[in-house]
Amino acid sequence: MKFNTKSIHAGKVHDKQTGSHATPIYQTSTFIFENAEQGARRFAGEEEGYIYTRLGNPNMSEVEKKMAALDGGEAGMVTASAMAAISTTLYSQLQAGDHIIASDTLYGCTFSFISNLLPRAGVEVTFVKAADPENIKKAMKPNTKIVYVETPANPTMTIIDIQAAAEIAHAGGAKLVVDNTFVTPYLQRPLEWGADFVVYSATKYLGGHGDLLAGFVIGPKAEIDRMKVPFLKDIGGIISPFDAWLLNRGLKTLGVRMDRHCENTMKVAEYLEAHPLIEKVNYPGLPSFPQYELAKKQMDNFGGMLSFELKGGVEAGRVLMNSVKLIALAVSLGCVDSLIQHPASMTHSPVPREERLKAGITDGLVRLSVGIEDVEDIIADLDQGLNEVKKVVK
Ligand code: LCS
Repeated sequence: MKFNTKSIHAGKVHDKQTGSHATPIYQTSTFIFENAEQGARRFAGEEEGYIYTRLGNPNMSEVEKKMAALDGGEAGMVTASAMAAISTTLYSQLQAGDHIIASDTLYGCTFSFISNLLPRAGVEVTFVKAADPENIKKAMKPNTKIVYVETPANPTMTIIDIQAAAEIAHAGGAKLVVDNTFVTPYLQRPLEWGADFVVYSATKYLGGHGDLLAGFVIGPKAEIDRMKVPFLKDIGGIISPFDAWLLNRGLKTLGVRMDRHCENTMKVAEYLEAHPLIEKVNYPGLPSFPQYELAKKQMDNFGGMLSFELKGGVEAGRVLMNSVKLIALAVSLGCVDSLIQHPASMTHSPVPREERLKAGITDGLVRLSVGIEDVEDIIADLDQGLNEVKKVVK
């Protein structure tokens, strides 16, 4: 099966009792055993079957099988949010005395988890400019167990060479984790380039409609099984059956939505790049983007996210964000509708200013998640917003 067919059919639950075409919502916390012996067998792992929703539920299994199929991985684990997926993945892979190398451009709460919570568990942390793989190589130590990157990175769109990062990690006996939230498996499949685990905020493009929170990790079955029991079982970041059901519905249209996101974003990026009030546009699909060639190599298209700097810096960005009417001023991303936000004061405020500047997240950077509205309307809204900027910023 090809991508769009898998996104609709993979993992499908067949409800033989009623013949329901759409998957029922198994809105239950627990499952009835036929007898005490069966309950004991299920707990002992001697018989397949559901026990209690924190240990699994048909709506969870359906999206896990679907995402594993879309990413080309053996198995998947769905969680209540990406932060649940990322923390459970890293807690399952690391223990006191181990070392992690992480890219310095990461979503704010991922940075916060790695820089604040992992050291409390005795894990040594090094942040590097991972866009140059040599920096990963230089930071490798005998106790390095994980290399962690986001590509394209939130919010600078920096691209990490997944193949090079995987080779360096593997040569030192470490595993590579890639956060693929920004482009989804429709545009980039990190396992094919050698990554060991792929993580996602499914809150974004995978759900696609801005109406749920969810996370995923995809990887080898034995590792995913160990993440589920004991780590997720005991940490407890479980998605609700209803949110898993909504996520499955969103996944069915992932490919068609991503095509439209890419098409619209290219046009918005070209419009912004040509605008006299714009200093710089970060979009991997623009030939002016410093890593354009690498983006073309490892991605099938360039996605729906971009960031930009205005002439007039922070003040100009503030006026633009307060002037747009169609585009919503909100964090999150990857919804059908367009969203605008200010990383330094919003999504990346957990990152200290000095670290933000080192990672290229300037005070004047504005991030845009381009939706799938008619692109003429998105551009018209930006245009009227930039006209307001022109009035107040010299
Ligand atoms: N990874 C990336 C790349 C993200 O952008 C986010 C959230 C997460 C992980 C965490 O996802 P969650 O736990 O919320 O599902 N990014 C956000 C953003 O840029 N604006 O608001 C949330």
